[in-house]
Amino acid sequence: MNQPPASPSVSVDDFTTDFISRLHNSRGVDLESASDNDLYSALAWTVRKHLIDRWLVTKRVQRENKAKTVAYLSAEYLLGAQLHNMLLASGLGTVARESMASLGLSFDWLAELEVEPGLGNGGLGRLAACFVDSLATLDIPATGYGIRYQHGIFRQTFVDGRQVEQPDNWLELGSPWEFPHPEASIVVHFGGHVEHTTDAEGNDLAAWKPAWNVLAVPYNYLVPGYGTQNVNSLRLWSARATQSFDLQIFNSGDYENAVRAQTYAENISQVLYPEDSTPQGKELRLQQQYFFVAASVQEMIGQVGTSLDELRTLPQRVVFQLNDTHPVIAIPEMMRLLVDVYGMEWDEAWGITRSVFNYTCHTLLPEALEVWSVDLLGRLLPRHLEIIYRINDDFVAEVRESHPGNELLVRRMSIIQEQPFRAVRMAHLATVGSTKVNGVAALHSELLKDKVLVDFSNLWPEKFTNVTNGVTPRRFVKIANPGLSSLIDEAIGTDWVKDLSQLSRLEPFADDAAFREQFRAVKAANKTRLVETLRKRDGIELADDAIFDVMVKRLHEYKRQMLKVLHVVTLYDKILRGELDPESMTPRVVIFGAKAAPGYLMAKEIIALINAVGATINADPRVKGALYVAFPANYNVTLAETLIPAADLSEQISLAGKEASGTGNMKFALNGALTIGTLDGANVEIRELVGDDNFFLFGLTEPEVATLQAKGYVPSAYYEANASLKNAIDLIASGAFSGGNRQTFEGIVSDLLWHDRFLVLADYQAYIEAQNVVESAYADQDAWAKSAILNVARSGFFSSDRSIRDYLDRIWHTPAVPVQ
Ligand code: 26M
Repeated sequence: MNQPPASPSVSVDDFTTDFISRLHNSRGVDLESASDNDLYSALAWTVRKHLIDRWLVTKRVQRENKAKTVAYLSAEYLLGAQLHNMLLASGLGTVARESMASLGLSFDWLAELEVEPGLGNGGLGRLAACFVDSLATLDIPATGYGIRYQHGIFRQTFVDGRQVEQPDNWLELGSPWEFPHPEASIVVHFGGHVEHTTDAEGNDLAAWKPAWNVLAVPYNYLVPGYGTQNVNSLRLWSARATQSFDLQIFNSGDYENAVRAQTYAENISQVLYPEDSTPQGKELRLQQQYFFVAASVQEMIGQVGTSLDELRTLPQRVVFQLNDTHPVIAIPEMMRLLVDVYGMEWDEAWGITRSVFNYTCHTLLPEALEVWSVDLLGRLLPRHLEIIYRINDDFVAEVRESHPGNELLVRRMSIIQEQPFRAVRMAHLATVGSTKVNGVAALHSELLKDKVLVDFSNLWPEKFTNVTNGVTPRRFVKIANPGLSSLIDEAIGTDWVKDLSQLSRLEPFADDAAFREQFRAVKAANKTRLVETLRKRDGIELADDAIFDVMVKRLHEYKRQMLKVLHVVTLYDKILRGELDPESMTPRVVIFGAKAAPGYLMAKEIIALINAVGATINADPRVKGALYVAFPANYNVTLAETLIPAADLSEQISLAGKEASGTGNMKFALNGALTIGTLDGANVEIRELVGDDNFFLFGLTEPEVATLQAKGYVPSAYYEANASLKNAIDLIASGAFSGGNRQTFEGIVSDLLWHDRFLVLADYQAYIEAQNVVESAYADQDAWAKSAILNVARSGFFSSDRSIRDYLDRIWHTPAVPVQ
């Protein structure tokens, strides 16, 4: 089976002995007195022990080779549970299972005790987690840098169908997967002012006199590659008060304020901001960004050396990838270190800086583009603001030289915006300060070049490139879908886990009736597994003989959960009117999973509506099991791992031109769900690869959206012209889902009719028709299975290993360093 070739030979008895001695020596308990957490921790420690030798060797080899390193800078890593991944990498899965069984313990039960590190919001954070996995698997020297948030993404609960957030206390019981290194802490400065002097040659010398500082304490996490000895590191920084920070106050006798000061410093890594668009310009958020970036850049520079000769080798030693604009303050920070701290000339420093940074953009929504007010930046990072101004002066001069007299262009491109308030445009700073700028799917990269950053791509066409996102096949197929994995292993061998393009060899099996039968059995078993999970986890009772129609992702208007709701309400309305016979329908279970940013009121209303519609439909005997709505709370990576393999239909229905890529769409296709989707993000590439017969396309294209909006979109006209749309909206407005209260969902209804920013009503009819096609297609189970198999066989492109190879070829040019 699928053991990585390098798995150590550990016997069940050795493992058990280790486990027991862990219980004794690290937890101070015996098997009889051990708590759940004792058992889980001892198991984790016993597993991780077998990866540490590889980790140490990797670090030594990379250090001795002076290997060029990828430094991935990301404010988020949505890691998901660690135990299964560590077992897969160490090849100890079977041993651990048998060992626990020999002690009368259930391995699965222990594994479920793990609280997943949810240090990210959604797509961007999960992408970072997939990328560090692939970098390790490809033997690329790489470190992921980020923040060890004390509290990750909130735990979502529903009270009367409305989202209520609970703090995520993932560290409450300690994490057996982290290695703290307080001795390697780094000081990060904030505030104060800048003093300028002139040296003998008349050069300006800047000295930043910060007002306060904090310690960045590194916590290292293992990032084992699959089927390799290579183990990379994820380094997450935690904020601590420095000695001087509180001692000064303490010595003055002010105990209370000394403790308060500590709290202030440690606030920085307390909590992940749960917004995944529409940045709010909060001071603490900027503190977080500078905090982790300053520590990471300082540490990287420390590894390379701080003499001018060593600093000149930076481009041969490191490449920084900026995961969106969140870490972009690294660019002026690098300039500050090179110029102010190590005495390099500005122009040389700028050349080095631009050659070591690259920027990935993850959005197209204008409101998601980060800006920091000059006011705030100047207060928190006065020297960085000066540096940004100088970078901008030089840049603007360059634009003026190539486009004399075009002040409009200068104003559009400037790193500094003047209106509605003076602020630094982080995407502009990133673009000016980077060698390469990439979008995350083919369509997105085109729109980036032609719309969002069009002036920059005219100036520097060669700067822009695409790297289509991917997902790790280890977590999202091998671990999440063991049934399908075994089936694939039997058909084409086990190499696909490391080389997902091999999935194409499954294609002939789509025509093999016996294989289709087995494939359907796997899907059925995955549905049963999900039904059990939702029963235990949420008390939801689902039938498993229905089409599983799944929409899981953050709640956002542009993603158009509302369109899915209108479909559900339309089906219900037609059943009530007798236009649809529930007995003749294919039973459909619609599953939603979605968190809303706590301050995003419309998103929260939509959550309430989904729950209200679900409660009404699920309780209505007239529906007779033809339609069921499930909305398990707190969708997270762990739930995704059981949900996605059970899906028949993957909902990817964002308005064309708004979803940069999507990565859930890839996970579903790889697990044999068929997609219903628009031509948006990576859906475009999925459809091209799986074939249009195996993809349910609907909706306006991006140019059609632009045209419609330019001529003036009037949503109410669609409502007036379409009876079933009108009926669905009227049903919601009537209070049918709110105990007769017409006010409850008035906000949603009037927004749809009078604003509808994301053209839900314009795409409604096409969506309903596409769903009718789905319904007939699903009736032929054998043909459906064939399409599903072709989805799997043709989705090998969407491995994050391929994404990383693209980054290597197009951007990083970092050689692999195989260990041993
Ligand atoms: C900004 C300011 C304050 C607090 C949080 C943020 C913030 C955090 C995350 C803003 C955006 C964030 O993420 C955006 C995101 O997840 N984008 C998604 O990236 C995926 C990976 O490339 C794509 O697949 C999705 O299409 C894209 O929406």
